[in-house]
Amino acid sequence: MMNFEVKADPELWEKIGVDVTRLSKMREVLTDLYKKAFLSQKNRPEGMRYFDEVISNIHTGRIREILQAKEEGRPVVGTFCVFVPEEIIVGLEGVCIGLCGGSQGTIPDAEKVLPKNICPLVKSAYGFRIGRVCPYFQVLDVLYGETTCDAKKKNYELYAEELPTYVMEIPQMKRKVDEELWLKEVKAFKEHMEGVAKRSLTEEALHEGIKIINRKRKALQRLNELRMTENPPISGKDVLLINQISFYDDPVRFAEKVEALCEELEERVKRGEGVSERGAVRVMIAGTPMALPNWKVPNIVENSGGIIVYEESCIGSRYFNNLIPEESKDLESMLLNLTRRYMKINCACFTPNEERIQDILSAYERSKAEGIIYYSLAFCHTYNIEAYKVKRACEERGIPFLFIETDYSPEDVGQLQTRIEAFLEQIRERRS
Ligand code: BJ8
Repeated sequence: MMNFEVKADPELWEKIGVDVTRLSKMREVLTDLYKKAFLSQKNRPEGMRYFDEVISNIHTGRIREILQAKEEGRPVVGTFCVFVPEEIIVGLEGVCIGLCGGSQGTIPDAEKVLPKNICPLVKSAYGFRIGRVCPYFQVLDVLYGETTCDAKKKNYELYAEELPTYVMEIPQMKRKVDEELWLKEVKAFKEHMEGVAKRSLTEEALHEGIKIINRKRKALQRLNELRMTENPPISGKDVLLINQISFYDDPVRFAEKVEALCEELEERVKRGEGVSERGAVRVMIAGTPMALPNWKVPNIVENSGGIIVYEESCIGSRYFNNLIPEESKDLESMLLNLTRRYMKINCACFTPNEERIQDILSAYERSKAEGIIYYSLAFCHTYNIEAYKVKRACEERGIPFLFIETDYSPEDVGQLQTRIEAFLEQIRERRS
């Protein structure tokens, strides 16, 4: 696999309006980064080969598949948040793509328009769009935004100037009245999506969408259980990668591949075969999502004698926790069940948000982690402020806690390395 490369297809890129010169350079950087971060790991499961191929085809093969889907009349939908109901998109045979940006490379583009002091995830994604370096943006039929944080919310107004954009209003509290609002929003979204897809969402179609996405979430839950075992059979970085890929790949094929990987990992667990040295420090990450290719902190943790055993994040447990019951088959109950499932996502955009703290504490127990790294992207006010309450809850229980606020630039790598190493050392000392 050392001959791995992120493939190029200048002809295809030209056709869809990508800046070919820039994307060619970016894919070289990504190839290099991927080799160093992933292919250098020892004792990787065989089943990771599929996910390597996905990355290799991320700007080519998958784009061709999406163009084929478009030709078949299937809509291509971009999203930025796990609140946008994927079951409805898939029920209407849409292709759903997560567009969050995790690269420093496009931030200067965005900063020509957006302020410097906002979240890098927002800037990176917008930079991909205006710099024309993301093939996915180029093939979208519609972008679905949401009113979670202010940075995203206001940025959608700019996207709307050049792309068909529709924004869902996400409640910021979890009272009965908020659930009612969210149900209305889900129904309005369904109607809008039906217009885009030029078909109506039948009961059978929604039921099928629920089954497909449930299966995908279940596969990720199974993977998560396996990575939490005593001697984890897969690295935290690989699990993060799989979670990142879940936002790009075909959901049926993706679930099959994760299930196949889980079978391999179950065998490893039976044999007691792990990926890291025995005694590696078990770390849980909680906080803001790490979008592709943001592997900065996991790289440092796992190169310093730690292993990540849980991610409380939307590219992690907040995406795959909770399924929609499959017993109901009439439209009203399915939409209500869907609404309730989504209202369980504990994003820091909600207030109050005690449930998230309880979720973190219980995941900490279940994963047998030895410490929590709370990861917040710079200028993400909600996660940054909520860190205080999580820290306090950890201190009350004697849970080692490290707060990190960072962005995508490599400038703080040395400083983060020192802090993370010291944190892992502090945990090792507690053991003895
Ligand atoms: S449900 S976490 S996917 S909003 S990190 S862009 S919040 S300033 S990503 Fe998120 Fe939905 Fe919440 Fe999940 Fe804004 Fe914060 Fe940036 Fe964020």
